[in-house]
Amino acid sequence: MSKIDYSQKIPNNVDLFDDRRLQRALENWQPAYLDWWNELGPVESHDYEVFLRTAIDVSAKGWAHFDMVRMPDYRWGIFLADKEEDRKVNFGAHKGEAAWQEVPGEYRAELRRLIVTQGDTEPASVEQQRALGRTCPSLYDLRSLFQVNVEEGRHLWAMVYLLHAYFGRDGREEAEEMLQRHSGDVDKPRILEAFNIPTTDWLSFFCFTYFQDRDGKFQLSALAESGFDPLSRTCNFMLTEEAHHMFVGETGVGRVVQRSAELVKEHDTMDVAQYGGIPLVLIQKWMNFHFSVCLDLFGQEKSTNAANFYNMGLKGRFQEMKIDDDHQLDNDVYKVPEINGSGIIRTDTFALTAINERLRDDYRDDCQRGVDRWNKTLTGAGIDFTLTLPHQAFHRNIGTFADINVDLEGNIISPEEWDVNVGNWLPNDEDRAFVESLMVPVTEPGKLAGWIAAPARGIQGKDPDFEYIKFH
Ligand code: BYC
Ligand code: FE
Ligand code: FE
Repeated sequence: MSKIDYSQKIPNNVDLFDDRRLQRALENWQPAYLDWWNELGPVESHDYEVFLRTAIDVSAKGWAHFDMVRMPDYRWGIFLADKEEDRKVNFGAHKGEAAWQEVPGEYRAELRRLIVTQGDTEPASVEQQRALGRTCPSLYDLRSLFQVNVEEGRHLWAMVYLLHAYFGRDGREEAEEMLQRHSGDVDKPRILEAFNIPTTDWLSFFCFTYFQDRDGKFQLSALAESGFDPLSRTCNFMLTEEAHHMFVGETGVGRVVQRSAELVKEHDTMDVAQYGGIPLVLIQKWMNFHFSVCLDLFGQEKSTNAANFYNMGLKGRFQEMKIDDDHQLDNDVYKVPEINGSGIIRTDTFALTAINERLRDDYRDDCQRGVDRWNKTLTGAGIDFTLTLPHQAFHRNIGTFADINVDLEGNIISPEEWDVNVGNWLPNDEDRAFVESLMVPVTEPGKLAGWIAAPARGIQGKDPDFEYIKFH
């Protein structure tokens, strides 16, 4: 059942053809989506032919097709992972009941809000990254950017499908508003703050795909546990695409670290800026910024919203079914950080209200793994420098730490101390101007900007110097 019929306007594996009303609703939305792509998608890209992956199936073997495609002709489709027979609600008050194939009426508002929040981030990221094509360090990297962009567009389709198919009139209204809010717009910004900051340089892009797409992985994983089966299946397939976005981030930052390490060795100095490299201290500052901004995306440390979503069976924990407990959590506790006098301690709180914090902890562990791999490059080169994730209380805007100042190690400091040091911890104007000065476009096949190492291998068996983009 999972083969996708490409003869239709909107490729899908949800039997769209049998539901004329839904098909019409989506076909009405499609032109607005394409207008949005043309106006706020990647700049100057409309005539480029790009070596892109397109989802054509949802099976583990061969779900994707690679070909040269003009991006406005990309087939954004609707694909749900295969249905699991007899699937149950696996957690919360309804644990053990059959999974819902329709929206449970009493939870409609909450479910809609979760889907809208998720959907809103997808086009937001495309808007944030739209100008990066002008300064790509290589054709390989430009392809990576566009691959991520078209798939984030498809992720919007995934959420808009749910809104149209299951939420009637107000779902259609929400779908329209997805194209009316814009990243950074003064009047109608995107919902979550981290999606209103433009991504203006490629180190930021790699940090974004490493840290922020990884928030996507964790939020989608939590929604993939949902008792609302269509949401679960949608998110499961989105996660398949998401893996590549994080690959782009991990290898991207990794290649910058590698190039900087080469320059440190070659010139016997940490100050590689004069040789056109990005000093390791700047990579650390970029990490501090992106990691802290992403921690905010997990919400408050103690959240009754999160407890309710869990109890209702709408949003679970990361890998819920691998956790060995009763999946109801009425009597369980979880450690949550709190301000205690001049320090930060972790104290037991109800596990249900700590759902956001637990997901944030899982996220941090996952972030650390890639950082460890970057550090291996440095130790391998014999360089005495360790990249680290800042303390979770550093530079926070949501939750317990929003109103205090904290250094990288988690010590509470005065506003005066913060002001004196912030330029050493986060990218300052001079840092940003320097990194932007390195962002000169390199578009000859196989050639590379001087601040980044070559990729280990090409895409889909192609050579790294394959002509991944034809500009015409
Ligand atoms: N910004 O109870 P709390 C991705 C508000 S990324 C602004 O903790 P909750 C992607 C909150 O609305 C994944 N406001 O909130 C990546 C609430 O307001 P009310 C995106 C915030 O609901 C890269 C109040 O504070 N997916 O896919 O438990 C490229 C109380 O807070 C924020 C999702 O986010 C914030 N950061 O947690 C492309 C999944 N945090 O009710 C794509 C869906 C909190 O008091 N969303 N507030 O008026 C959710 O699960 C939840 O809404 C959140 C927030 C985790 C975001
Ligand atoms: Fe996405
Ligand atoms: Fe992504």
